[in-house]
Amino acid sequence: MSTQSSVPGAPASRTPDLEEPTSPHPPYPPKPDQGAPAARSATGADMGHGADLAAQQDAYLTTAQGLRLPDTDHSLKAGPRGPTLLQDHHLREKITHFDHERIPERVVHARGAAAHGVFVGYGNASGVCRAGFLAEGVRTPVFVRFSTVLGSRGSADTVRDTRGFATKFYTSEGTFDLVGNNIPVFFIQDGIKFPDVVHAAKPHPDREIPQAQSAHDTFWDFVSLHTEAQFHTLWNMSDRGIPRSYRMMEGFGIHTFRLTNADGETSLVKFHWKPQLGVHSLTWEEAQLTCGFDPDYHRRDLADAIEAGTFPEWDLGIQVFPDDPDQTFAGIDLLDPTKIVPEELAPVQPIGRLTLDANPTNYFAETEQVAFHPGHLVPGIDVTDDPLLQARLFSYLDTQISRLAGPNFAQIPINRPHAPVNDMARDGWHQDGLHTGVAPYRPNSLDGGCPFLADAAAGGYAESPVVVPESQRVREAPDSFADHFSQPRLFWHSMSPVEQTHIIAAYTFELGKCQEDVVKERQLRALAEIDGELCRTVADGLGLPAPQPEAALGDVEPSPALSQVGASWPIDGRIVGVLVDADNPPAHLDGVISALSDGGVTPLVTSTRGGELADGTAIKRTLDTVRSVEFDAVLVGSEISDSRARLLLGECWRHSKAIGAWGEGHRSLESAGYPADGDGVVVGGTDEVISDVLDLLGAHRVWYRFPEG
Ligand code: HDE
Repeated sequence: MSTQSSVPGAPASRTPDLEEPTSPHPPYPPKPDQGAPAARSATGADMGHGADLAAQQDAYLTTAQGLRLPDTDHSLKAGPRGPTLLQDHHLREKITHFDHERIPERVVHARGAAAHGVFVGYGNASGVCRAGFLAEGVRTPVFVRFSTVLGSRGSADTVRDTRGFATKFYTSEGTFDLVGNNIPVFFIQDGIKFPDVVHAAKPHPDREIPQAQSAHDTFWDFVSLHTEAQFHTLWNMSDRGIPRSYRMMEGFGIHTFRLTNADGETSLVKFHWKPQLGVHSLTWEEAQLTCGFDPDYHRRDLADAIEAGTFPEWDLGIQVFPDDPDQTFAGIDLLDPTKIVPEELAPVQPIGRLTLDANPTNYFAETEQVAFHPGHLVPGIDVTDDPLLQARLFSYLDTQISRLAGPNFAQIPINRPHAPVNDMARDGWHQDGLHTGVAPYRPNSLDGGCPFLADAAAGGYAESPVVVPESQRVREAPDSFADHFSQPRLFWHSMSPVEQTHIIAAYTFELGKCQEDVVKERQLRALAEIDGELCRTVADGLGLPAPQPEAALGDVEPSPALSQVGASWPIDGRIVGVLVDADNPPAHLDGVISALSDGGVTPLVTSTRGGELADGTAIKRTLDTVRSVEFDAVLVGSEISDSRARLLLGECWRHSKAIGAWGEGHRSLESAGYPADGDGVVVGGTDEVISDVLDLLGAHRVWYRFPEG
């Protein structure tokens, strides 16, 4: 048994033998990059042993009762050609379990990928928050699940959609879940409308199409009628709707939360995750191609990066606002989840670092069964009266009961708190606790009065004593919720010209996919309230007249922090294709590969055929399997002038990726029609080419190669 090489993505922790192995040995251990839920009991106690005790144990095949089996390929039959006997327990047990392997997928956010990690507090939040896990140097285990919203569990990763960014902090004071998205605003201001927006965005109920898409009539019918959705829709139509990687996304708690410090003083905050790698996106064509070429692109990217040791990192940041009775800041209603507070008005202050350093060992046990809830809070963190958040506080508990079959889902290993649990809840499906005593009620004397109530000194959670204004029961929103267009306008004017072009293309595509002209016309009316040029250009693309706004549009102050263009970021874990002729490899290839690895990026040697080069270098991709979507940049070292190379280089050019050539590589570019002095093309010696290409990669793309209109 040799140890598997360090190529990310190898399926097992050992290189397999060609022949079926027959000598019994214990199950293989997990791969080195894989972590597992901590070994906690159902009631939160540290069981002090490795999670591998929950893995399969015996070298021999057994039944669920541990009975060893000599055969699993033949049912027990009345003779070799006779009927199968009902008494075949192994057959019935095997098939029955199989029949029940599926559980209901999440009604939204069904498609996801997750990782284990650690959160370390910087300690500077103590002025506003007394939560223990934010104290300086405190290390808290975390599990983070990223997701798309609309698609089913088997849908593609790179669709245009919002992404979930849900973090479970296993703190010593109880579990805190920050269940956010990669977009800081939401479609609706009141949770009662969630079924409406989700029904509109999900596939049409008659044909159940389209899958994982917003480019269809029911979605645009809803958002054009329900204009409070326009800001979130604009974010989705921007490059934020097609992230390059989960590692390159911001995350937002969206709602305003209320924090309390050790002196009982409260502040209002918005939570932000800031990725160390910057915020980057795919192009629309890349996103579409990837849905076909690699539907698991984001899952793979996350898992491979962790396996390769380039651990994704984020800063947790907060925007802090005074807890004034009107709960507004700079005229922005903090209880309205369709509004942002621009960072220029309230800077994001980093308060801790998240690092994802281990992949799940088992997708179902961990990523599928993890159950988040925005009401999982710890002392120092409280909710506000945002009506969207209020409905969520009901929904997440409720949904787990049908998804995870009963009320004991908190006892599933990935959901077990790392704080002691004594909750007086008993029994129910899949009870894994072995509760002692006779008195799961309070008050009691038979169990000596246990469990006791915890005051603040004993770590007891107390809701902040917010004054609820004198009021009357109504079904209505505050007047401040009625402005649906000033922030979309702010966003539009904060974009660079290239980003604006992408937004126009996205609206034109999505509305172009709608069948009903009235839906398009109604959405154009909403665009007219955001910006005249945006509306006109999209209308031109659709071949429809551009409506006028109802009144002259007000001025807005742009927020440069919203743009993704114009700076340089770390390139750790980026993928650089190295294109060479397998039968005539270029000189200096070794040096190129090591220089790229030293530069923190992953070189993918790509060639005219599979196998190895003459010097033993493994060929990782062939021109028959690869498309430009797999690379962030490409280096060409040989002359290859076949149509596959031309297609690859053409895509790299169109997707504004840095292109470098050394040796005879420039001939491949010429044959594909790209001049050595083209924008973002570097031709020369290996040192110069590698250094320039890595510099270009720092800006994510060769932005100036994109047409701006
Ligand atoms: Fe969710 N949402 N949501 N949501 N949401 C779920 O919970 C819901 C909302 C978010 O990786 C469900 O366990 C309602 C906003 C994420 O497991 C469900 C409303 C934000 C995830 C649910 C919202 C989110 C979910 C589906 C309106 C960003 C994936 C399965 C009141 C701040 C978590 C589940 C994971 C999942 C309900 C709105 C984020 C049905 C009713 C706003 C990241 O309970």
